[in-house]
Amino acid sequence: MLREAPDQLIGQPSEPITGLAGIADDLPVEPSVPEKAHGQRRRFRTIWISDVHLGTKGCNAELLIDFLDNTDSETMYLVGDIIDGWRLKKKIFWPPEHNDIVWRILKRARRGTRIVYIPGNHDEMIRPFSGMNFGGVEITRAAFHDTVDGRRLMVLHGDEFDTVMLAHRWLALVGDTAYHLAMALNHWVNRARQELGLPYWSLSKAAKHKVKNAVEFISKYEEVVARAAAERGVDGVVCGHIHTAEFRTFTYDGRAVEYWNDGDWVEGCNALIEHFDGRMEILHWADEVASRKEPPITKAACDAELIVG
Ligand SMILES: [Mn+2]
Repeated sequence: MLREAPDQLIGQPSEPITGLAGIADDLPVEPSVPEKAHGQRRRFRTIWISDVHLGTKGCNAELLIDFLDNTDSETMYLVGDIIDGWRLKKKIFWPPEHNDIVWRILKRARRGTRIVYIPGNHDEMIRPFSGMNFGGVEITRAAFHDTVDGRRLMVLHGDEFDTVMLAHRWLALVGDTAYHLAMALNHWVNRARQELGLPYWSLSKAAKHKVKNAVEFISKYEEVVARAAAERGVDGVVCGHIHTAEFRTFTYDGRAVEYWNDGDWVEGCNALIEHFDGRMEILHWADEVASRKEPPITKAACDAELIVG
């Protein structure tokens, strides 16, 4: 249960997280999980990722490390909730793999990738540093991204449009605890599935699609964010926050507005990417890894099977 009264939580000044500065200082020369690319790195013009929740058991560090080792881009946006300060305040959970992710991001910056970090509500303690640059990582509250084919996209975390968050921050905190319990369960279920050689399965993804309220909430949220983008006169918006990767097109006053959500690295393990021709795509990294393990089905193999059958 909550110890603090709700009104104390609303508008609470963001405290620096003890130990977090130390994490950056103590960044090792080499990561604990060595960098391993499976063939050539896939190059994109832009990558967006969000809702990594470093500092929690829910963070799927293994898949994110795999993603970071197998991709590259000119620009990478970290669209919020990268570090989970709410959880870190309660209990420090920081395995070496979480350092490895920070290490890989800083290394990307050093290699010449433009890194833009837009803190979300879980890493709001980073928000006061907006306008600053840490080791090649630009920190900002929101950004505008111009695609190669000339579309202007607003990039923000998206909690600004979450009415549950704004009206009842304490309620969001209760939800947060319940959510992390579910995620811990998800973690153990998947560990067991891994032992049995079964592919990754998302508990709350399955639950979310069954709960009518959640579906309504998501749909409403997408509409509100897209409308805000339309009011700004941009062609679209990229956000995160609700852990639901999605692409939708809305029309306001006869103008199309694109809604892109880059998903999360707790359940969906998604990234949004822009190809060099401006085409955008949502990647589901667990599927990418699964397809890598199985040899591709070739026509020759199909023909061979037909002959045998
Ligand atoms: Mn969020």
